[in-house]
Amino acid sequence: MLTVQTEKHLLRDSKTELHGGLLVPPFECPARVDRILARVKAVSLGEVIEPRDFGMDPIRRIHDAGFLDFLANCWTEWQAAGFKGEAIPTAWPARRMRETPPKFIDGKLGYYALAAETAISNGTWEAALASANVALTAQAAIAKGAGSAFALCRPPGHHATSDMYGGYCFINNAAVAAQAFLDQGASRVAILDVDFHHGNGTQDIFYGRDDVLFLSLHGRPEDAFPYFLGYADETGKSQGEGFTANYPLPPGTAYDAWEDALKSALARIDAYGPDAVVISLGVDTFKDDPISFFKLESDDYKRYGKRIAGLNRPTLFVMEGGYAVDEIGINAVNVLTGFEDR
Ligand code: Q9C
Ligand code: ZN
Repeated sequence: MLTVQTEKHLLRDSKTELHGGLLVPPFECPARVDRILARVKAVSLGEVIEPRDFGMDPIRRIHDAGFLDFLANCWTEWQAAGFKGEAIPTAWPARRMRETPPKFIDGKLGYYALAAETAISNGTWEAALASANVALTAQAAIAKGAGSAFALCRPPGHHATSDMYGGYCFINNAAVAAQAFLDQGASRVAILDVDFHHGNGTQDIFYGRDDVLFLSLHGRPEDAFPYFLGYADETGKSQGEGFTANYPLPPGTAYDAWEDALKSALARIDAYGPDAVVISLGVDTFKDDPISFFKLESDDYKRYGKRIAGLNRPTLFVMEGGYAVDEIGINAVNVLTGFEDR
């Protein structure tokens, strides 16, 4: 399987994450990609190529222009305001307040953020753009006939909505890639999100549409980030009714129960008959993940990779989360070798 990757992910090098009332080194760190890439090479997964630059058009198909402007200029404006640390929001348009974008960067941060853990710093925008190009390059390989490809994206994307960042995500790489398939002639795309966290951004982007089937297996919102979306009764709206499926699961969920949900999701995808499948691949379902509560073991990733292959559809794997850095390479690549049945 082809892997797409770039060193530009190193430009996403924020030093702080607001966690437990402290500013700690971010869980979403550069070493994650180093470990996955090392494993891709160790198992000889296949060729590793650099992304091409697709420009802003495919990103504008998903994201709001004001939001993209904000991301591009945030760090400059934050510095110009004289703030000493990284850019973190402190105030939001909460219930019954006005949803008008402020002019001052401190206010704009709250307007465009869905959470406060994700600090913006020098290079964040450039890395986010490079990550989207990684997804688009892998998508292009599949459009040209490859049966599968691995977009080793960093930063991740599935929490980003058309106009909000957060949960370590800025541009929704999986959504941009799915839209690219459609714009190139596909009729239907399925996005299966197996990251521990609900793919709120992807769900929101496609909620009213029937040309993208979105399915997510995740820690139930009562107990897990992003807390305010991902319930089982969210099934889509208007034309999109019936084209979203959520499988919220409780703390302690191990592989057997997780696989039951996966089987239901795969059956839904099979019935939909998509031209392409996008997997939002997070391996924060691992038993030793520091911020999650599922109990998958390293061999389980192979097992479910093989099940995904059973769909027998062109499949684009887009890297999302996974914070047990020592095992992230084995776990992520196990999905891919399991898919290849080796
Ligand atoms: N401070 C992805 O897996 N909550 N994002 C952090 C620890 C946010 C995860 C809790 C988790 C975001 C792509
Ligand atoms: Zn996650």
